[in-house]
Amino acid sequence: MKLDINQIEQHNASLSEAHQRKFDFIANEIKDVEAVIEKLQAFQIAIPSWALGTGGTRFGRFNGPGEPSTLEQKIEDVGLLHALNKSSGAISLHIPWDIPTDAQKIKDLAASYDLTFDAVNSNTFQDQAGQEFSYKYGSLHHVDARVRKQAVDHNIEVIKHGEALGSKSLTVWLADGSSFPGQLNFREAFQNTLSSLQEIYAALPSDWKLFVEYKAFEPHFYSTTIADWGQSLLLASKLGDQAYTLVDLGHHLPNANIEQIVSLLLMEGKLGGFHFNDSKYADDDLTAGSIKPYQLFLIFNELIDGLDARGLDHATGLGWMIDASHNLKDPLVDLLQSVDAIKLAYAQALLVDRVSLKQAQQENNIIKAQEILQDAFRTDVRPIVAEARKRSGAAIDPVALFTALNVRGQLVQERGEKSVATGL
Ligand SMILES: [Mn+2]
Repeated sequence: MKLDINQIEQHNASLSEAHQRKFDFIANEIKDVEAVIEKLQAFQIAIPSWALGTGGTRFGRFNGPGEPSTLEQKIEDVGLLHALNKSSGAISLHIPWDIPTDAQKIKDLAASYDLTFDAVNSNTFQDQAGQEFSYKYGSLHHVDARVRKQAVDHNIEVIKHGEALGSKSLTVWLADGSSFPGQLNFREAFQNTLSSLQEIYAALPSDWKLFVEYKAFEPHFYSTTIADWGQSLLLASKLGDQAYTLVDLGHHLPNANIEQIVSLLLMEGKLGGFHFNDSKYADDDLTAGSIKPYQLFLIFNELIDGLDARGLDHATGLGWMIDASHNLKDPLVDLLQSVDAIKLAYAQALLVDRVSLKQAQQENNIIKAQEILQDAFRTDVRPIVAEARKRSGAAIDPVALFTALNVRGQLVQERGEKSVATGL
């Protein structure tokens, strides 16, 4: 299904008066609100193809109705999101779950929804039917050179699919690790990973980026071969200028200071991509901003500071993507909520008085510094984010419109109750 522009206009007209009142109130309080709105309009967050179906847990998966069962339907879903919020203008594909059979056709379909293709993602964390060697004991770090070659070849194939679609980056996340002391020689595992990544890097087109993602634990419970930002940065530095670290919010040990991590990676010019989600305990795949909105704001505060320091454009300086997969909520509603939460945190961070903050830091004025940050965080920027949506032709309240139009009900009619998304 495709949303009719009239449906969005009618929805906006019905909310217009109340919205204008709230917007005027806050706009008067903010210096250069127009610049903030322009930045919000430009800021796009890519949607991963695996977030469109209901996610599973280690114990079970409860399918939602009307899930997208083909790549075409996944593109349709992201098209719906983008029509509702004009902030989700790219899709990130996972190979081999979403192999396009006719790349040009898929590209044209995406373009009809005003979508481009973000990073492509390889998968060496599970075995596929007909695969010669198993990844049970890892992929790029494997002790057997034949397994490593199979995993390298897969990544090179993913790059080729991405090239056909117009992607410009490859994200490598490895499940490689060990669950018992003694299982693995750490140095050899790292060296094998490095030499495998070097082969992939050599196949990278010159205008592409390679994102090296890290994760503290899971699926392995004793060691992970790329477990933290230090290990990722080490690999990215050894690989070369086109290799970067990718930070996923859910991939840290509890209470890690992620804002400090992104600050230093940006300073070194090695932060390439960002995966949004939220968590209470670890990699919980929860809606962005649903548990720790202040942390999300503090991260954006450092991202803006670091991007500005390097003269990078906020919208294009890094790869922005959601990486989450829910098992309870309607995935599309969850993604609308996540994108909204990300833009709220971004808007709040744009309000930080950086000149005064710098001065407070120079004077060791901790109280003032805290006041400056919390003043921005406690500003209700919802009408500003809604205004940015409205000006881009999106809905003032995307979740309300999704519900009012019974979008899921219409998708169920088209696809059936039992359609199941490929992937997790
Ligand atoms: Mn991720």
